[in-house]
Amino acid sequence: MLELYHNINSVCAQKVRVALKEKGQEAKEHLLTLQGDQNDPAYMKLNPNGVVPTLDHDGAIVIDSNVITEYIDEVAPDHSFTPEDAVARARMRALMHFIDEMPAAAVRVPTFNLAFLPSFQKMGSQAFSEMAESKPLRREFMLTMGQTGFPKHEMDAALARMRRTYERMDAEIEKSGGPWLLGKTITLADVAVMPSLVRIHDLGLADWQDLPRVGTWFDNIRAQPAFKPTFYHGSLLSERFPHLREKAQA
Ligand SMILES: N[C@@H](CCC(=O)N[C@@H](CS)C(=O)NCC(=O)O)C(=O)O
Repeated sequence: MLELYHNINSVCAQKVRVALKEKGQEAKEHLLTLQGDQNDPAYMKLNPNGVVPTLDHDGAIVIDSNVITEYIDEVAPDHSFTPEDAVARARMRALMHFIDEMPAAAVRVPTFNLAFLPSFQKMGSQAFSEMAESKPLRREFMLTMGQTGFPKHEMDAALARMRRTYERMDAEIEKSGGPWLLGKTITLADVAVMPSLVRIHDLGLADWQDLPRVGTWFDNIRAQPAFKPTFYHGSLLSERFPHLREKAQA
């Protein structure tokens, strides 16, 4: 049996949910609020990074969203998201590393500044620093954000990194002939980058209007059968936070 520990707004978990749904795999869901439960000792035994998602497959624990999607693709090989050709597989994995390093990291800055900061601002300073210090993976990120938010130069740098991601996607689609990053077949690289673009679009900051190949890619991925069941109501931050609603792009 598959069990998934996740949070509906988590971009990292959304890619795993899409992979499970596309492959018709049911997983028992354990929803975390991410308001401290990710650092509970019982959960940290499963995921010592104190983050979601975590997959439990009959007691075998798999962590890290890209590793989890590769794992699911291996254990449920029908409708594979992994190219058979070793060179294409290597290209897919290289893109997944790029995605982890660039958009997956960059998108956190506008996400926290625009969506989560107001709730951190309501905390006392002692409670905020204790919460930040308790995070194995994101301690420095939280301390840099502090209770005043990331400064403009950090926001600009994050958005520039997002922009370089769309340009890289555009170049990959042009090279492969599209419509997906690696050509005719959707792969785990498309799945990996999708939630970061959905997030930035939801925050009203999508900036790929001059890159029609990326616009078409975005429309295509949102038309995939697994998309709607994954992004059920409440999954987008604009559905959770009223102050984001007027910015979200249609
Ligand atoms: N590289 C990890 C990152 C996971 C991650 O950052 N998860 C976020 C949600 S998208 C989280 O659980 N944050 C909780 C926290 O920072 O305390 C993965 O891809 O699984």
